[in-house]
Amino acid sequence: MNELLHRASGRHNRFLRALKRLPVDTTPVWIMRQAGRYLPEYRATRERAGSFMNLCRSPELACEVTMQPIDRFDLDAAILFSDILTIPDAMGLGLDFVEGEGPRFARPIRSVDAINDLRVPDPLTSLRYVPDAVRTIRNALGGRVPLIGFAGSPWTLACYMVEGGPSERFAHIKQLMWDRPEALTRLLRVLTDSVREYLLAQADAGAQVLMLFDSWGGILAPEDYRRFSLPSLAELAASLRRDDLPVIVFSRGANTHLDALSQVGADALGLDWSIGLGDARRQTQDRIALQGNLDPAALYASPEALRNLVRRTLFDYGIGSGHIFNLGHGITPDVNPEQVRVLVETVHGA
Ligand code: 1CP
Repeated sequence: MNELLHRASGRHNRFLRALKRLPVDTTPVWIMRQAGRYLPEYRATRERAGSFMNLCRSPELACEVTMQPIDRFDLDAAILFSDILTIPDAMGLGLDFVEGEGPRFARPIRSVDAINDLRVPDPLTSLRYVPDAVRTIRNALGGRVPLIGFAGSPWTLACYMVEGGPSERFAHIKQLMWDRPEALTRLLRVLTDSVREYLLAQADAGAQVLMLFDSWGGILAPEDYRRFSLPSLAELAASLRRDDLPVIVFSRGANTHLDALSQVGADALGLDWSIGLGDARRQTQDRIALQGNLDPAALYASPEALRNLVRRTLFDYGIGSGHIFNLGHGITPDVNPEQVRVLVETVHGA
């Protein structure tokens, strides 16, 4: 990677340079869920695959959809097409994606015995399709832009495993947290080990940057966050960093913890749009690169308003390297793809 970083800044290494807060020719940009339902070519491949998990389990199809936004837009990074719920699926919970409803587990974790029975899945057997997809994608990218591998944070995976799917109240996981904290700690232990092994297998297969999605960190009160979310993020960031892999941590809704998050040993923090980048930068004292954080709904505004919102975000970060432009959460399915072109061109041209 060092050799890559020392070449002149261009599309192939802008993102890696910004992660290290080295000077860049222009701000790099990628978009969470950039391969997804807002793209007609994604919907066509998804139709052919028959189901979302078939898409994830086929390295050829996963590669095809990863490449779709890269071929269409001037994006500065590709992200592995997969899902955070592959780990619990490999643990035997029986994952299904119900059309219009999202993920569902046939066997959610509802007892201490079920937690004690969980084992770290071997990323080279039950999850082999993931490193296989990484290799296929690296090959297809041919060095055009770096590839991001990812996993869910232990806390966020625990939420889905205990709730059994998306949740509004998080009653089951919070009940476990307060009534059987030692059992939740055990669940987080096996998940932290699983995520580490899984991410290292992605890196061995060619992922150049690793990202942790702590999508549900923000549902915790500060004290619970410090006990049940932050420690596993810190442990993972530290152990991956020892392997010299750039790590991005996205803990959605956890902006009250920016100071602590900026010291876990990650290279960048992903941010949602509930804080300005300038504020976040001051709070993290320029210790770490920042990724984000335009409200995804900005893509519904007119092209002219969108350009202004993009420029406002860039201006808010201010002068100096260390900003990776992104949305504050995933792009929504009914967005007009042409708006993504407007966004990317504005970031690069601003
Ligand atoms: O085709 C379809 O209908 C499925 C929609 C879809 C897609 C495109 C799901 C189901 N997952 C994905 C891909 C995905 N998921 C990626 C691909 C890479 C990219 O282009 O960005 C990534 C990084 C994820 C990560 C993911 N999955 C997260 C973390 C990020 C976030 O959104 O907070 C979460 C929470 C999931 C769970 C999940 N998978 C799918 C859905 C609809 C959900 C959310 C369920 C809920 O509402 O709680």
